[in-house]
Amino acid sequence: MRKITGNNEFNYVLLCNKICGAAHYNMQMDVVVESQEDYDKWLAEQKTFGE
Ligand SMILES: [Cu+2]
Repeated sequence: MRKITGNNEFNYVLLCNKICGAAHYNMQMDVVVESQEDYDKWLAEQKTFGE
């Protein structure tokens, strides 16, 4: 989609589809499509919870 739009910043947005609570209005996140190689690199850099 970044190629189609010509926008290198383009991300899909994931929205909550249930009115689930007080923070529902703000329940969204970016969905980023990466190559397997880039994803594996990103994953290796993540810390586990409590680390
Ligand atoms: Cu919600």
